[in-house]
Amino acid sequence: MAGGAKVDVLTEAQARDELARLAETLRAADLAYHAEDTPRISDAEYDALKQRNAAIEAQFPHLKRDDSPSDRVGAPPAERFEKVRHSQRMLSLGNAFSDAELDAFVAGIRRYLGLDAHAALTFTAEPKIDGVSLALRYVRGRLAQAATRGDGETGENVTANARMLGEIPARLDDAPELLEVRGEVYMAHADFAALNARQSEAGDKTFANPRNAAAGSLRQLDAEVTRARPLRFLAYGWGALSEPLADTQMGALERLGALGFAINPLTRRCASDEELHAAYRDIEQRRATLGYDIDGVVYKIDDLALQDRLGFRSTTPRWAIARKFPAELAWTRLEKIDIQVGRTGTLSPVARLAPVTVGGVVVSNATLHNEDYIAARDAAGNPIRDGKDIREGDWVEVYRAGDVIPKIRDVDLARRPGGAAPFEFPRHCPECGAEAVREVGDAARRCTGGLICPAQAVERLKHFVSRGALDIEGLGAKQVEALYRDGWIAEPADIFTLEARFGSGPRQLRNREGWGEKSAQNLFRAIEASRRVPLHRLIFALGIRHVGESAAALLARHYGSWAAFEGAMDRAEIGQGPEWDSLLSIDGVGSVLAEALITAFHQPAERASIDRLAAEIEIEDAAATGPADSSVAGKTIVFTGTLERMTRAEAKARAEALGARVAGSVSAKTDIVVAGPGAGSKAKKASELGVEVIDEEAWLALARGG
Ligand code: 9MJ
Repeated sequence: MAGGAKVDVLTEAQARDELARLAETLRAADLAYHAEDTPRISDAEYDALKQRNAAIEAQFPHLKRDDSPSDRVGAPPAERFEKVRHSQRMLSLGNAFSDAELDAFVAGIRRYLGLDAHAALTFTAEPKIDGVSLALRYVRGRLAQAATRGDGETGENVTANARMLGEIPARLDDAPELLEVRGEVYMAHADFAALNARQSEAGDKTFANPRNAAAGSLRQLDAEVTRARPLRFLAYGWGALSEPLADTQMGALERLGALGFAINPLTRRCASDEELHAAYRDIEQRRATLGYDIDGVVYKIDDLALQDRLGFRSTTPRWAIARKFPAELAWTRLEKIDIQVGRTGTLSPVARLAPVTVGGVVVSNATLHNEDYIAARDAAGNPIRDGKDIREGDWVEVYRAGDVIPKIRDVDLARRPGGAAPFEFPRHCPECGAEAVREVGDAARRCTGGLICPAQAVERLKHFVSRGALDIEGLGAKQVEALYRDGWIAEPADIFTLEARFGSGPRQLRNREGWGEKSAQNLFRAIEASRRVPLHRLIFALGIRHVGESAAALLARHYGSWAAFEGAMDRAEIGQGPEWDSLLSIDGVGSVLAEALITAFHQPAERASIDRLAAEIEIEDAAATGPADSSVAGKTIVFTGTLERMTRAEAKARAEALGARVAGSVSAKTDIVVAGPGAGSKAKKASELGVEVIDEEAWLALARGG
C-alpha cells in the first residue's frame, strides 16, 4: 500500500486523490493507536505511509492539504483532552506553615474524634512531591484510564500519555478487581536539565521549572512527545477500590509497592508529636540531595478507620495536611504601582517588578492587597497598623509560597531613592472614572460604576467562564477580553447567543485573528455543552461578592433548584423575614453573605442580566449528596445539647454525608432535632412546632442504618 507508483510519474489528479486517502488512513491509524489503544497497522507500515505522503507533498507542494499528516508530529489523538469525572473527588491538601499550625491540626483531629489532648495518634510522614497529580484506574489488573486532577471533580483523560511512563505499570498481578491508584507525576532535576538543554538546542521552548516541564510533558496531545519525556511517577494514595488494600495508610502504600508502583522510600510512621516534628526536620535536611523538587511534608492519619471517620471538608481531607517549607525570597526593584479593578469593583494595587527569579519562577508582578497595605499613614496623618509604606522605586523583598501569587514581605528603606513620594491611592476608578468609595470597616476601595464599568464587566465574564464556574473550553481570559473589547459579548447571556450572531454572515468568529474554522466550531460546541449547568456552578459563576465555591454549594443544596433559589431571593428582605431566616439557617452562611446576595438580586440592572442568562441555559437541580435511600436524605436536622458518642462536628459531617442538611436553628422546616443532655430552648421550640425530637442513641441508629 505504501509503495504505489513512483511519485514523479503521478498526475496531479492522482496525487490529489492519494493525498486524500493517505490523510484518511493515517488519521484512522492515529485514532486506533491512541484513542482506542488497538493499533491497526504496524509501526513500520505507518512510517512508510508517512514518508510516501511527504514525498508526494514535496513533488506537488500546492496540493498539500490543510489537514496534512506531515503537520502532525506523531499522532494527536484528539483536538483536546476528553473530560472525565472522578468517581471519588480528588482533593488537595490543607497547609500548615509552622510547627504551631501542625500542632493545631493534630489538636483539631483529637477534638473532632473526641479524644483527650494527649491521646496517642499515629501518622505517616512523606515528602510532598511538587509535580502533577494523576489518577490511574485499573480494572481487573489492566490500566483502563488515567486522569489529571483538574478541578478535583473532573479531570482530563490522559490515558494514552500515561501509558508512555515507564513507572506506570500497564498490568498488575493480584490487584483488586477495581483499583484507582493516585500519585504524582514529576521530573527529576537531572532529567529536567537535560530536557531543557535538548529543547534549547532544537530551538524549542524551555520550561521554567521541573513541575511545569512535568505538566507540559504529560498534557501533550501527541502521546509520542510524552514518550520522549523523562517522566516519573510516585504513588501516594488511592480512590475507588473494590476491596480495601490494608488497614493502615502505611500498609496500603506497601501493598501498592508490592503491586509494582514506586512509593517514596522516605515515608515513615510517626507515633508522637515529637516524631512529627522530627520527620519534618529530617526531610527538610535531605531536600537538597533528593534530586527532585518537594515543597513540604505530607502527614496522614495511619489508621484507615480513623481516616474514614474524619472524612473531608469541602476541598480537603480532615485526616491529612501538608507542612510546607518556608517560602522562597528575593529582592528586586518595584518599578510601578498599577491599580486593577476586580469583578466586584475592588481597586487592587499591583506591584510591577523588575523580573526576578523566586523559587524557580520568574516573577514580575506581586499583589499589594489594598490601600492600607502600601500606605504608612491615613488621610488624617495617623500611622496605619501593618501599613508597609511601599513606594514606586523601592527595593522590595518578594516571596512565593506554593502556588500562591507572589507577595511583598519587606521594604529596604535605606535604599529608597531620594524623590520617592508616598503612593496616592486613586479616589476614582481608573477604568470608568466613577467614584471609588470605601465603606467604614472595609479594607477595599470600590468602584461604584457597577456593570457600567468595563473592568468589572470583563472581570465578571472571566470569572463566569473560569474553572469552578462554567469552565468553557477554548474561552479563557484572553479570548473574553478580546470579544468584550470588540463588543461581541458584554454579559454572560451573550456567550450563548454568540453562534447565532457570529457563527456565519459577514462578521464571523472564524475570521477573527487567533481563530479558525476548527477553533470556532470547537468553541460553539463547548458553549452548547455548557448550556446545561449544575445549580451550584451557576450560583458561583454569577460572581456575587462573598459567594465562593463552597458557599455556592451550600446554597444549591439548601434551595435545591433555581426556581426555589431565585424565588427566595425575590422575596427576601435584608435583616428580617422568613427568607432572611432561611438563608441564615444554612450553616456556613452569615449575614454579610446573605446581604450581598439579596442586594445583587434586587439591583435592577444586575437582575435583568441574570434573567437574560437564565433564559439561555438549562439549570440542573442540586443532586442530593448522600445516598438517596438513606433514611435522613433530604431532611433538615438540628443538633442541640451535648452529644456523648461523637462530637458535634463529626455528627454534622456524618449527617451531610447521608444527604441531610444540618441547620443551626429550629424552624418549621426542621425535620429532626437530635437533643443531647442539656438541650434547652431549641428542643422546646421543636416540640412547640411539632418537630420530631430524638436522642443520641436514636440518631446513631439512623446514622448507621443510613
Ligand atoms: C504529594 N504531592 O507528594 C498527597 N502528595 O494526599 C502526597 N500528595 C495527597 N500525598 C491526598 N504524598 C491528597 C494529596
